[in-house]
Amino acid sequence: MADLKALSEAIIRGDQKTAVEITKAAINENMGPEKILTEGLIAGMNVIGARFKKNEVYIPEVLIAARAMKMAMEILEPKLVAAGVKPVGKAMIGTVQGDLHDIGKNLVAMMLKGAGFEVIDMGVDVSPEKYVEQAKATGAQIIGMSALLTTTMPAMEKSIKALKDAGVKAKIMIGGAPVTQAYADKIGADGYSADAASAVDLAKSLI
Ligand code: B1M
Repeated sequence: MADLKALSEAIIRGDQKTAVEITKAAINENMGPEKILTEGLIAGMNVIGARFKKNEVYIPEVLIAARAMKMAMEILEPKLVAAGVKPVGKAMIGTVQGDLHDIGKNLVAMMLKGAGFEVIDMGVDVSPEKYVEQAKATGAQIIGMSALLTTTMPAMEKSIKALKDAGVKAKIMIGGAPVTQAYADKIGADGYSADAASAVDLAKSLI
């Protein structure tokens, strides 16, 4: 029988080949896709998230684990859709207008996916208008904004104002190296997190 503990360990090690093999084997054995997702893939990413938070692993390990998860998810996703498994929640995330840094934003997106969220990645240089348009089009419950430059932090405030003016009710979370909780409070964001693992906890607490 496909071993889901070995699957989560493969995700933790970032071992793509094994992760894909066990996922395929589990599907062939008609194991429920939700079980494969939660007890195998998400369980592994949760361990990575916790270790990242404690500085026991660093960005490269997280990226490698996320890549293994992505490969396994490509195989599992059609089964999840067919089984009607609902994501934990829907989140959209982008780097704000004028800012092209996307490594941290991508990490947050990967960790959210790893935690079972459906994630719409809006890319970089996202204008306030684009946030509003996408929020309305997708009905996301969480809107994530990332900024790495002190000069682009005000674009967060503008985007939040535009979303509120447009009547968007989604919860807004922000992050990025120069961003702080005090800044989040000042501009009316619903939450701030300092790293990708805490971003997952925050997103879960907001919905
Ligand atoms: Co840029 N850059 N850069 N850069 N760059 C910084 C940010 C800088 C601090 C370097 C420095 O001067 N010491 C500085 C900003 C100074 C400031 O504003 N205070 C800077 C500058 C000035 C610039 C340019 C203006 C340089 C120039 O052209 N003169 C230019 C701006 C371009 C633009 O955006 N318009 C520029 C360009 C670039 C590159 C294109 C070369 C490249 C980006 C490549 C890319 O992202 N694809 C780059 C890089 C790589 C950096 C550094 C070296 C690394 C940033 C990074 O990826 N960190 C950076 C210096 C540094 O930080 N040491 C620097 C790793 C990443 C995982 O961390 O993004 O903080 P981070 O994400 C974390 C958390 O912050 C959090 O979770 C992540 C994981 O734990 N987080 C969130 C992030 N987003 C979140 C969202 C959330 C929650 C948590 O909720 C939604």
